[in-house]
Amino acid sequence: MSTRLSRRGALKLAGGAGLGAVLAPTLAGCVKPGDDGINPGTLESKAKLPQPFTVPLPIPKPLDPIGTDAQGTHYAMTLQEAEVEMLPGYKTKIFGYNGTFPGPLLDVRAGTPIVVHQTNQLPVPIVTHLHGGLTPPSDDGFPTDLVYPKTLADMADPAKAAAMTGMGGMPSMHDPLAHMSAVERDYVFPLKQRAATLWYHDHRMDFTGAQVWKGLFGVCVVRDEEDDKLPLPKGEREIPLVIVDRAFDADGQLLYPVDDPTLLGKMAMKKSIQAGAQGDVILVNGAPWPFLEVAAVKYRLRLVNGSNARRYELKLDGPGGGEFIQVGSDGGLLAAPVPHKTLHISPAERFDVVVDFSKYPVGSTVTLKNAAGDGGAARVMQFKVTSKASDDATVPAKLSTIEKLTVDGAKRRLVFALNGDQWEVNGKSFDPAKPLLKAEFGKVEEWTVTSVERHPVHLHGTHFQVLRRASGSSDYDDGWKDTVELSPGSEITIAVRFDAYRGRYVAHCHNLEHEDMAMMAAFQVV
Ligand SMILES: [Cu+2]
Repeated sequence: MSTRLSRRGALKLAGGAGLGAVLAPTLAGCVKPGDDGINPGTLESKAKLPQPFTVPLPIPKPLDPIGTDAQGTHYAMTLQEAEVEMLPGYKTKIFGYNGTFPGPLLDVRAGTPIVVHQTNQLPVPIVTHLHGGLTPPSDDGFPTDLVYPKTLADMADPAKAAAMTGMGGMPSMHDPLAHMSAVERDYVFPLKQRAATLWYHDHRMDFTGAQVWKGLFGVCVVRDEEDDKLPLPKGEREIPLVIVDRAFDADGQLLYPVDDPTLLGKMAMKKSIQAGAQGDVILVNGAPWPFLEVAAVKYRLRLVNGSNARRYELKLDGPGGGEFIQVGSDGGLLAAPVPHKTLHISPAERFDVVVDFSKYPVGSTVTLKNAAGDGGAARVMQFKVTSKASDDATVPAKLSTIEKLTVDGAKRRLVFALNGDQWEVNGKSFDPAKPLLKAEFGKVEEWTVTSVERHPVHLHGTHFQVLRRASGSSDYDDGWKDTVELSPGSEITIAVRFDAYRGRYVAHCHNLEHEDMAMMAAFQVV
């Protein structure tokens, strides 16, 4: 913390003026991405990798609740180390919710609170955030609200923690408001919100990238009556697809270069990942470049980009091309479907799409490709159209009603930029105890966000609407969003209303390495 705080504040911010002068995000000369400190590089696997499209896609099964009472539906998750077969023939050590990669699927109802009882059997502190959930600050996974493992249980007691030395990687000690726990805690998620595809993941200050990379992420599908009533594909024809990239060493272990692999001291990423960790293997639901046999009918695919730093430009490559019909975004259903030939999806974004496989002859293959990647990262998975079947699913022209936000509150500016070797928001490194701003509860504020480099920007505590981009409109911005990608040197203006809960939240870059290197700001809803 101390080195980071002493370096802050050097960047002069003049409301975006002079941005061009500091805008140098493109590859300089022959410096490799990753080595330039600005563009994510790609870690190279040494393990023997499977032939693409030979491993079946795992379909996550919903986690069974352990009970229901007046408080809500209860689930139990143990965070534990495990060995799983991701690459055929290798056992890869992971950190997993219930020991799986990804964690179990939470399939839940809007308006019915869930209580997720988590037990931390990992050797590191954890904190869990439900991304896209409208959650009170106490349960939102604030980065210092750590759940310590048994070996560090004393850290949860401020009096005892003060006497422990050498625990520089435990930033809760620097945050008087941190709400810490020993070994276990309940997360209560009220889910007073629309149906949507959410995901949950670790949010430990300074270590989110390392711990998500090891497997601490999973999907949460929230359903409601409005969504149920639509004639969209259902049951086996509705599939969550969480896409991540990873790299594997010669023993099949996950590569993530840091100085201290115990993740208990100070975070020190190697230079190669400071601009973002990317791998050369694409995993869907934990399987490398999998395949799925489909009938020649419509499918609803809930796409989640769970990658630390990789963005995708997804395309369907089949006979005659391919098209995604987008029906939902981060915050649930769109007002009307939007067709896309290519889907741009940045880290943490979700796209809920329908793909009509009846356009392809039985026996054909349709490959999900990534036009933004090369080598192993240029392909994602494959659909094999194996049979005909009847299909009564349709995509209606009207899906939902979206209230249009009108600004009646404060106007604010946020600048996401690299300063020396620090990733910063408004010239400041993350300080959990110092809120960057106070947002007024219930008002619609206008936030203009500028980025110097490429940053997927995420707000906790609400969903927002994109009002405009300096570069013109984007057809990926429809509906309610909680994460938006800013390309290098770009600016976006959003309408944001915090009307769910008051208190302390964070806004941050969802390139997890940028986030861990302090591109995060606390704010207060008052
Ligand atoms: Cu960033």
